[in-house]
Amino acid sequence: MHTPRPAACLPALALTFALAFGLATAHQAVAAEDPPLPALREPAQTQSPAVYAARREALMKAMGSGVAVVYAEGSEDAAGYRQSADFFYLTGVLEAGAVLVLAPQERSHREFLFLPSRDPEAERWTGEREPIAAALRTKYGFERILRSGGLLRSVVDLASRSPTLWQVTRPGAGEARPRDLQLYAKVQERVPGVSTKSLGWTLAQLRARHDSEELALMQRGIRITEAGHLAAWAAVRAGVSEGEVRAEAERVWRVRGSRRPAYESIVGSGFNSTVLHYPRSERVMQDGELVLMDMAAEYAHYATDITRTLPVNGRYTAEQRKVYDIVLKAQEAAFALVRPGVHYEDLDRAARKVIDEAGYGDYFIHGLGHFVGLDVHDAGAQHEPLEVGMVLTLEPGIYIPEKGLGVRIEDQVVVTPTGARYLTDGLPRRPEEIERWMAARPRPGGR
Ligand SMILES: [Mn+2]
Repeated sequence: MHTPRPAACLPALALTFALAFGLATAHQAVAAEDPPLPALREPAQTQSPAVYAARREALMKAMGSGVAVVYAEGSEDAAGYRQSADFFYLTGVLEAGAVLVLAPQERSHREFLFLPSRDPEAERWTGEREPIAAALRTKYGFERILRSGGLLRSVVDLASRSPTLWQVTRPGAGEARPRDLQLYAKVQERVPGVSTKSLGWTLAQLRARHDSEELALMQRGIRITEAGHLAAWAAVRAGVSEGEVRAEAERVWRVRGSRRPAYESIVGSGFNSTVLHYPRSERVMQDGELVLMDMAAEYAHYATDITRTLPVNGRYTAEQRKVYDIVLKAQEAAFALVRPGVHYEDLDRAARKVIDEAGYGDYFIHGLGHFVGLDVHDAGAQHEPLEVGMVLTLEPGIYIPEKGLGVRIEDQVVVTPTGARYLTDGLPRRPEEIERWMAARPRPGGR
């Protein structure tokens, strides 16, 4: 019913034509049709404070009454502190140790941002933090910014007036008791009669329904990712290491404004193409092999997720092509079903049916895909029907270790009112398009 629209092939064609003029031209030709970006505050790549305020308002509407506490639970990586997605979604605040408190029934102030006290000695090493003053309140869009030393006292005070404590984030799978529940237990010791309730999937579902500004940011992230892929593809040939291919993609992403890869890049050739999370990228590629590249950039805190599988020498063998065609057919079978109201498991079943019927059922060993958003495996209820604005991956794969042959094709699609659209339409996906691209690609050092 929904076959890929003819228009979806245009960017790939444009790429082919533009090749003669260099990769940069090709990229611009694709990006020209994309939605305009919302204003971002640089260098942090955050949106206007009003965007986050509206999200808090939606969450408070779902709460109705009571109090919710959301901790910033990000982590440090090579590019610096990465804010946890729930907290970022609701605040746009990038600081570690911050805490959001929402109390929808309060009369004068319903939102509170708690920040750790300043530490002049630490700031000599990690950078100066701002004092709590009008400038910071305007920057973050909070009327009440407080120091976290007073958190428990404030929540006790709020809970005594509206005695429900909401868990709004999805609990992690770890052993540790979530920090919000730890705090709530302390509040309950001090205010009898306060109950703890869960908002379930409410916040996850809010995050999964992307508005047009988020989609524009995600589309830009995809264009950046695609440019890195093409630069990396130009480096693919026998005798080159997987790491060189990976480094080329990551270099281009950084140049184009991405702060970090959205996840650990996977570049696996030969047998490594069958290892789902092969992390090392250290093998030298050989003639006649496949190389599987599952790698993507983060942009403005939004993740991207794309996989392509290329023939190292530019042409698929008959067996590689046969497997590739089955994986592609499986992806397209799933794509054809995507529309509001459909369940993810229906898509999974459609893709699996194609691979099962071709006799490779035992070699498709993972799920069909996941939501993508602020996290690469994003929040969202896979058991609920799909809705407009949700972004998901379709990533069937066949992995045959005994033949050192693994193929995965991963694209991101957005659910539209009438069906779905490939967001990742700037990269060749069909095998003949990939072979044509490989045949016409720039020579090494020739760029
Ligand atoms: Mn994925």
